[in-house]
Amino acid sequence: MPFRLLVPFGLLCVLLALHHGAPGPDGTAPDPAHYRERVKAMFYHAYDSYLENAFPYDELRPLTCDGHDTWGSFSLTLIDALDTLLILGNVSEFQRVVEVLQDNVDFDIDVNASVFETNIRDPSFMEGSFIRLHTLVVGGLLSAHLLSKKAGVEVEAGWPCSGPLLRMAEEAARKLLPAFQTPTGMPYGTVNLLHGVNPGETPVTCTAGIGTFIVEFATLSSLTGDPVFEEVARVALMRLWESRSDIGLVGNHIDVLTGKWVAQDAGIGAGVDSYFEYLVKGAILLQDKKLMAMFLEYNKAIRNYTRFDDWYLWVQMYKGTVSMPVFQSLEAYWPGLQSLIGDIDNAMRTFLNYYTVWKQFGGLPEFYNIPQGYTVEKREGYPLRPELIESAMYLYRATGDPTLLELGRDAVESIEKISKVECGFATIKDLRDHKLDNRMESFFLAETVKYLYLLFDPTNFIHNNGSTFDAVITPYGECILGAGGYIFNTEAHPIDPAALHCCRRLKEEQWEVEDLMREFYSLKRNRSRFQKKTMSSGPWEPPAGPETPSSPENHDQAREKSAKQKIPLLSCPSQPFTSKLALLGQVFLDSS
Ligand code: DMJ
Repeated sequence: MPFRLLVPFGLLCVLLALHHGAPGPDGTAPDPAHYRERVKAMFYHAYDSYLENAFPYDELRPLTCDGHDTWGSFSLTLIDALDTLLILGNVSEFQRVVEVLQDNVDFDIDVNASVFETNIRDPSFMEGSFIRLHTLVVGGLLSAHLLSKKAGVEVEAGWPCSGPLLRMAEEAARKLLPAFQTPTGMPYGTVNLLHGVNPGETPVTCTAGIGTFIVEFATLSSLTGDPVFEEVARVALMRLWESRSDIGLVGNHIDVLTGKWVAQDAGIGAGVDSYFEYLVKGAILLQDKKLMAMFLEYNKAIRNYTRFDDWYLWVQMYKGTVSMPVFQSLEAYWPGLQSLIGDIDNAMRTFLNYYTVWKQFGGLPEFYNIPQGYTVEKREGYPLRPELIESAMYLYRATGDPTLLELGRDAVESIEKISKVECGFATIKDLRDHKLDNRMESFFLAETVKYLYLLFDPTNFIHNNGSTFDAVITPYGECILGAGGYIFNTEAHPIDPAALHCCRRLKEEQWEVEDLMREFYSLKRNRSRFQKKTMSSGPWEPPAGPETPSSPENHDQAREKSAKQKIPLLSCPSQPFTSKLALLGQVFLDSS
């Protein structure tokens, strides 16, 4: 089904004045060094203003030069901006903020995680508020924890498998666990951080709100050794997979108590987006073929039923009939995701479609009617979202095509021209007349600015291809960290997959020691029983019972059980190996 873009002439004239789209005057690609500096200046204009006018509130209100709490009072913009500081090379400010957060952030507050989005946005437009809190706070803390050594923060023994920011992330994540206690294992969309799920809470959750946990929760499980996080995330992913329609599509909202689809629109944007993103990123992070296989199956159905001329529409999930011929700005992450699975040609074609919309308006309207070639009523705004820039960054890494830098240049020019105000950068309420809203969402500093900078900074440590690395000596052995291939969570917080491996390995070593100890004790017990039996002259029997693993299966069960029960057999795993067999104060050396 071909679609024609109808570019409104008047608007085009306005935008030509903004100098979009064309390469530099001499036909050359935008100069990365120049734009790096411009992006840095953008960051500090917004960041300094947040600190001066809004901290410790969650977000800056750039038109009134003050702050407001949007989720509770977590100083969200500060948490969200933390790793961007390091990517921009500001080590000292990163260190300062880590201290500030440790002293100030409290998760024991009586707040419903979705209260804000529910209040200010039309529900059909909610993108999963619960997951934003989660990906923002938990993801931000995890990535800051993993980057802290690189930033010169003095880390404790046991890092990266322990540390204050990791403990904060764990605490925040535990607050979210009650939401997963449903008959289906799919979580509620809202949870009260103090009391758990409110009685009477709606059981209807968007797909992204169910399927956007594996990156942070598997990271938490690997680093802390508590499998519960990864387990709940995987169950939720499996239930969604089992709920797909016969033609292989998922809808937009589902009842987590009954497993029935409540909104049956299938697409790649709002309400679903980061579910697909996390299948791919979870697969890469965990080297998990099943997650990738799920995504590839969805990808086939998405192409078959929703793709038209490299645009993606919304269709009815059971019939595949078009329900909304609309492109949403949230969908602009898709070319980036396609590039992650190596589908560069398709990614580039879709990117170029989306780029025409950017050129038309100097930003991406929230909704764009594809056949009409124009914005959709009440969806004309651009809250400075990152998605198209994120795709440009991935695609530029993959292709080096200068068109991608041109999008970056257009974004810098446009955002500065339209949205810069004295106290920061304001959401564009309407791209047709450039009216502004009194908001600067925290993703502007976490994602938009970060991806712009990374687009123009090919040698940033984040882009490392393995040629350099940090060898970290932990009490458990040597870990190779920072060798590259960071996985960005959906809020652009980078996670180093090697750290997961590093701490998982620690668990395996612990298991080995536990096995040795079991063997040691069972031998000892056997010996004393044997002695007793011999003394009483009765017949000797082999020892039995759960404490004595007599077969490899029993062995594994015992190991699993002990991992699940989280009763550490070793209370001080940071001891050197020779004293690893220390239990209740008694030390057994290697030779004993
Ligand atoms: C971000 O908060 C996250 O990336 C989310 O998954 C969807 N998009 C917003 C920013 O647009």
